[in-house]
Amino acid sequence: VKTIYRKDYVAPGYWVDTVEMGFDLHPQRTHVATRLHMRRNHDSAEKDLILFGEDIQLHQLRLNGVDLKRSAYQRNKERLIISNAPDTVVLEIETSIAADKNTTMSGLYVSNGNFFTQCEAEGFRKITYFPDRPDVMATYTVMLRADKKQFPVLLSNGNLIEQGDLGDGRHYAKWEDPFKKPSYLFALVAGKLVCQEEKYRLKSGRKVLLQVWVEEGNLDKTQHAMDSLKNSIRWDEERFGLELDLDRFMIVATSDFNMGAMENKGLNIFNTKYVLANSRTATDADYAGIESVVGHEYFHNWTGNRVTCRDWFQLSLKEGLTVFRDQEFSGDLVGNATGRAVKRIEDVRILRQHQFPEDAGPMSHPVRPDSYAEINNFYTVTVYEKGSEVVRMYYTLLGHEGFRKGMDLYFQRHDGQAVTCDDFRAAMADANGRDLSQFERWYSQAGTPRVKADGEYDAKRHVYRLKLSQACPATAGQDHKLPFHIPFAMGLLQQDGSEFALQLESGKAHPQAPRSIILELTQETQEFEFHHIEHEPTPSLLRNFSAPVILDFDYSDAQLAHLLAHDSDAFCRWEAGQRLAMRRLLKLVKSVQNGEALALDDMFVEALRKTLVDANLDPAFRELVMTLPSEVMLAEEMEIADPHSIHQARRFVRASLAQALKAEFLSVYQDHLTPGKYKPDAVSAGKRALKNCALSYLLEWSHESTYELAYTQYFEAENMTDKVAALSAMLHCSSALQPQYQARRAEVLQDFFDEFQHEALVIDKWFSLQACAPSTDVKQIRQLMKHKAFSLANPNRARSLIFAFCNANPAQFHAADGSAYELWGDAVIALNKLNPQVAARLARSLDRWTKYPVAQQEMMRAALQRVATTKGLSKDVAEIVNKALA
Ligand code: B3K
Ligand code: ZN
Repeated sequence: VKTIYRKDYVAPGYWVDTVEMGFDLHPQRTHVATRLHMRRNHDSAEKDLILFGEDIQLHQLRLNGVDLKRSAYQRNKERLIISNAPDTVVLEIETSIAADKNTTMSGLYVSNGNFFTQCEAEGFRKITYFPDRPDVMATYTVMLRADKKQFPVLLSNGNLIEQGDLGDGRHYAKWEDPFKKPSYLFALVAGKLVCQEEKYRLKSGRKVLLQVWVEEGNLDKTQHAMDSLKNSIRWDEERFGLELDLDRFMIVATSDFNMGAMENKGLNIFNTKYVLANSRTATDADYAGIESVVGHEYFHNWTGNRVTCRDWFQLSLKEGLTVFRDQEFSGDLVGNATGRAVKRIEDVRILRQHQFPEDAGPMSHPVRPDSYAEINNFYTVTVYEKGSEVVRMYYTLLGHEGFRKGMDLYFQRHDGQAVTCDDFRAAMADANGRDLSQFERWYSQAGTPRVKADGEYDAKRHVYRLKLSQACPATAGQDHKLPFHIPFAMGLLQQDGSEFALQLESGKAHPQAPRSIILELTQETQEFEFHHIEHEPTPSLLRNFSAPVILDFDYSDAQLAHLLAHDSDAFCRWEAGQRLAMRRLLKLVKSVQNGEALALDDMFVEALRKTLVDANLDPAFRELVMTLPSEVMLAEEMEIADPHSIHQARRFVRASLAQALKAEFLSVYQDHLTPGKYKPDAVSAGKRALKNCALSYLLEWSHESTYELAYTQYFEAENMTDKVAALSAMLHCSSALQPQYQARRAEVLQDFFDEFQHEALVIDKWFSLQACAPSTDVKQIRQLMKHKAFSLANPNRARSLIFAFCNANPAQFHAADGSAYELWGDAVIALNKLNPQVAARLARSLDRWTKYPVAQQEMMRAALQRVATTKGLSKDVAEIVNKALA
């Protein structure tokens, strides 16, 4: 497999100014005629005219009006090269595609009889020969022709300028996108679709047309996507002064999609999962997901589309920034400080659960990678979520106004350009007169830095001394790391829970000094002295998770309980509870391994009890505190992971809490019912989350009455959130396997399937819930794979069963006999043929194989090797398994 390096970047030999395309759409054979106006880039070392093309038939190639003979160009499986071309070129290309045979969901493909495209990162080359690289930006005119009955709707980027009949049952639509764009933002959609539409008035007074396109029968599920779109448009105007630049903005949903959604200019294509919702079929989490993905894709219009990436190594330029923007959007929409903090905690949890393990494993790479074999493998949590943390650090260092100044300068300098992460950093630095050269290391060095904090109180001088040191573990190809520029937010709590004024210079006391400050850690080790600290404080460190690092501080239990009870920083408050829990869980895992009796101390139970019943706290926040660190996070904390002991230890803590706090859980449950019409807002969702958290604990306390509670909630629920929560509690609790509950469990599962068998997204949940249940073993997964509703070819369905099992059911996935690794191998190999991108994602489930006991390692290695030696392996999967085995 060939590796591509960032250092080898060469500007394109030719620019493309305009692209004209004509499509004759037929599922079996779509004919594409393309005309490119090209001109030589005299600044490039590349002298040839290089086009990419994959899996397409070439019928004609004409250069400046003359047919090119076969000897006038070189062609292989990936490229077409014309040497000695003149400086100005009009290139005409005729190609054809068998879209109905395309199971990769990249390029032009058919889903449920309709045409869709997916061109990022390198799908446009499966439609026509083209310099398919993001730094080649052109304006596009697109003519679509198709059978009118079968494909009544014909959509592409930009504005619709003409449409009409062609005779013989065919019709056409002509689209023009006035903005220059890279080819990865090209899109077309054709088929039987209907839309919800609305005229929307921008702040400037200009009116735009907004449309959400879905299959007939789903029009009752588009309102939330439409609302989210309008919120996004308003938010970008208010927060960043960025206006929608087109007269029309379309969202189209398809049930066959490799990822969440795609930001094609003016024509966003979405996985149905991130569009369709009503209270009957979608949960609070689904509603929140739709809001953030609709926002994310809309925000790309400026951060990604108007200003795009010079090359794919710069992917985080648009993705990190756009994730930051969508996180801020969701936070701002909640509108209050705790709601914002809850969102922040959820985002940090995702980072720790997924990105920290990635950064510690064989796929570890910098936010701006140095090399790749298959770029689609680098749409990672590192590029997205850590990338967003990097953008957030500018925000923390420069402040709200400073960050906005940096964004303004970025657009002023680079609108219409394809640029690099360095260009973004320069805009932030220059707009604020700051030197951010050391900050570059966040882009170039992989691995999660560790910050060690030590505090010392000098009672005589009333000084608290905080020593901070940083280190970053070696990662593939990077043995030695240089210090990062780390914004470190902190405060010091007094005994009564209030905060000391933070004064870094001695002399007169300044009671007005801030109570929370941001230290800048740039050296390996630095010391800070705080003056006029009257008694020994409890430090509140890395507030709001101000940097993507692991913080080590030797807290006592008492200090953690103090923070959990009083910290004004909600993140640190939550974190204190997580630390208390993590400590106990890790000790209990050891006890399980040693066959010792398990016990949970009162101090911990008391600390959680206080939070659980504290009516002054946001219910959503209380739910987060009550959620123990996940099994995956526990495994990451251990030298040698032991999924079975981890599962038992965690289960024990949940059961003990349930036992000790059953009265509290019961009253919390009853106090947080949300009767009346379903509303997905954060406050109502928070209440449901806490209530359903209480329910799930109550079921850990094995008792007839609590099982009854879930059973009743299941049948009486008027929204999917409550229904699925009840079902999940019944399937996932420790009593789930007791014989007296077997019948009930089977009954609700069947009922759920019967009621929702025509709602694909709900059936995904049905598979997922079973895949994650602690009682579901490999055999049952194989059984479910034979279910009439299962299909490996549909990515959502494959994810709902196979991915869920391999990634979210560690105790079963790591069954001692290795049978689940075999299932994993079978699925990766089968998917490899159908859809390499999805196969490569699943391949990553074995990333952390060296973390397990030797016997398990051997079985995982064998499974990886079996995949690695499979004939016809895609470069997508090959890159992943080869890195894992390296
Ligand atoms: N930019 C797309 C992701 C494309 C993935 C290609 N394998 C969605 C997004 O980040 O908004
Ligand atoms: Zn994105």
